[in-house]
Amino acid sequence: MAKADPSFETTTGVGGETHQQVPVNGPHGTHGGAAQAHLTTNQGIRISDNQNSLKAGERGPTLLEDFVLREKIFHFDHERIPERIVHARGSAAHGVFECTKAIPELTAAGLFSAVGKQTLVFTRFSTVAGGAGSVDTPRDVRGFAVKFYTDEGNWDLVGNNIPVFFIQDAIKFPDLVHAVKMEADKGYPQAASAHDTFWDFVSLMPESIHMVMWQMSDRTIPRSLRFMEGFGIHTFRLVNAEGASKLVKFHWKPVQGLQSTTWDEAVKIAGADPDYHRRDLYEAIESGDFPAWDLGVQVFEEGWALEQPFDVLDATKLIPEELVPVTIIGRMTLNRNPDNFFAETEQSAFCPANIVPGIDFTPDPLLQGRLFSYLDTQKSRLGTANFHQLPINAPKCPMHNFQRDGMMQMEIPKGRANYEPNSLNEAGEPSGPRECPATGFTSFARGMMPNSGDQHLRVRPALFADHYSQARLFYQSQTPVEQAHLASALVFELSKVGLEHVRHRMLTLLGAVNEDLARRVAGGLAMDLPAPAEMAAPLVEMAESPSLSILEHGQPPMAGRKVAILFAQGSNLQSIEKMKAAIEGNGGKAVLIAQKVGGIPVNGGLLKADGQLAGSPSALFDAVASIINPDALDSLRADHAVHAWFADAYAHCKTIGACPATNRLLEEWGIARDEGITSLDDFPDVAPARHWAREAKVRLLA
Ligand code: HDE
Repeated sequence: MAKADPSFETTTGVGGETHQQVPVNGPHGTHGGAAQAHLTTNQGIRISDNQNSLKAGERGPTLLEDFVLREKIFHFDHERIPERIVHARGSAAHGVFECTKAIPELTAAGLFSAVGKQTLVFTRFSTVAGGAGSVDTPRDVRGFAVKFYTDEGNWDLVGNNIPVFFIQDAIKFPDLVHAVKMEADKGYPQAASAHDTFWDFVSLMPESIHMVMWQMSDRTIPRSLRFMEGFGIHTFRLVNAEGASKLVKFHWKPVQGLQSTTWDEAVKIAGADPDYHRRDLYEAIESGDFPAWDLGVQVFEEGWALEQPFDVLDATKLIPEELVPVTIIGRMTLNRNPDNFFAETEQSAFCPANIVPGIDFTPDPLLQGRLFSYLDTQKSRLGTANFHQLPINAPKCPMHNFQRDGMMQMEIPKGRANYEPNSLNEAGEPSGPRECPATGFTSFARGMMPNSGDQHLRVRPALFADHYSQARLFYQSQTPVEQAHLASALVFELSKVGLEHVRHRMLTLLGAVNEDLARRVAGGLAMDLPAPAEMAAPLVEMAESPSLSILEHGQPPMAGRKVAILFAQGSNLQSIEKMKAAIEGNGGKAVLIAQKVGGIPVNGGLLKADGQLAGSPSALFDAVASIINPDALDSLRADHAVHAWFADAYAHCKTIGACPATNRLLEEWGIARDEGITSLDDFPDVAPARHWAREAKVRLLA
């Protein structure tokens, strides 16, 4: 009997009279195909009635005998699996990585061996602190995990959108995660670091101060997953075919540009569209606007590393791009949404220990802990050591070994050879796969670096002791606008901390980073500025690094951005169409917004909106244009959502394209004209820019 085809569903309503089935995936779905498949149980038994359970009489109790009901409910009861302990909320896509610069002199890894070489990938972005159902836009670090299905096995580059981390040694990770997650007694706050336990922990861990600078910067409130960088964080090794090795850090650079929101915007987006980032990624890919990232490497010699004032094995440190430039070696394009969220995104299991010949680890004590953790967590989350057999995790190259059995074994190995060496074939020779000394993975022979292996010690290297120099470098490399955001984020978060001694201790750490920053935060909290914390190592002044700033990367382009066009009864259809064409001509997406969606009489016809104004606040768009007729003003004036729409667009420093009637509204509401409020003609050129000079007028910044 045929197995149930999941691309079919029954059209039956109530009563169970009809059982006709129609395809829901269409012929292009992975399960498309054979029409008229029958609904069956998991054992393949055809189901005659999927509407009514088996009862003892018309009004009698349900019978235990109903195996169809019991199997269906039993399976449903077990649909959820444990969510990831961190990075539970995530969105993913399939894609392809293409090598654009071959580097065989640096690595034997096949995916970097020739220009044009393509490797399939699966990439999952995530927040860290919140549960799987939490919102997309909290202030949080974003995970950036890429699984490369290479010809030589799977390589997982499991990184973040920030190039450094909170802690130096894996043994502190459970403490960090406990501190940032919802508080143990209260069960809140969800997906937020603005609470006592997080700040208590980091204020006692000066090594986290550099990461705290990044976390309080606009990097943790990205406009979209498409507009953020990614970093491998740890120092890895590249090893070439001759066995020579150099050290490397990996970077992902978004081709779409780098862009963030303001905090007020992120908060409003969370309410209006909790799935904002997931939707944005899905819709961009669905519409053929494939997001892409360039993969870059910072390659350096061990000797150079030893001369630096920081240790390259310390994950709280970065190497400024101005010191070691990033060389682009390939491009990843995400071009296909998962067919099924659970089977692919949820069941994907990333492991930094998944590595291919030509790449190797270093003794970074954080990385070393991760090499253990991920394999372990997958067993607990996916329930079986055979999680590698799930389609999303399985390598796409040949895979053979003598590992056997275990829960949920999906393969049926043939023969009796399940050990090695053996001489089980008829000629008395080995049966089954053998090791391959020539092409197999070999750990880099000189993997041990100076002071890394001669004794057993629970210590930190002396060079890990400077926690402040790079935190200072980060703050000082930001533009004044970004410095104000960072200081204000600290004020916001610390204002939610009830323990006054924790706030005080944070101010001492900030004082050690930069006096101006500490003074601004103390002022914002209305607290006295304490003496700076003592430092375990002297500060090292480093040249400013503009690549650490988002705004120094320049104005965002129109491509990939969403622009709203507000219209109302009597609006001029020609002007709307002209505006739409101008936005889309530059690669943007125009979204029509009105007070009602179903079709409004405009000058030129009946026009349907893509979104209802009250449900589509301006926070969801990168810029807004308004094309309205004076006759519609009374209806717009009477709607608070319209006022909030413009007031927020202004306060979020967005470009507002205003027709004369719109200008009247803005004047009435006291929204002052500036270069960011443009005529409809000028709007398409200016739209993606933000007008930061406004901020001081609308927000109390630290
Ligand atoms: Fe993770 N981390 N992590 N982490 N991490 C997990 O693995 C862990 C760290 C990162 O989309 C877990 O499958 C330890 C740094 C990402 O599925 C777990 C330590 C970085 C993802 C785990 C770290 C990351 C995870 C939870 C300190 C940036 C999501 C569920 C030694 C380089 C991957 C899971 C996805 C997920 C452990 C530190 C990134 C528990 C012990 C540093 C992007 O294994």
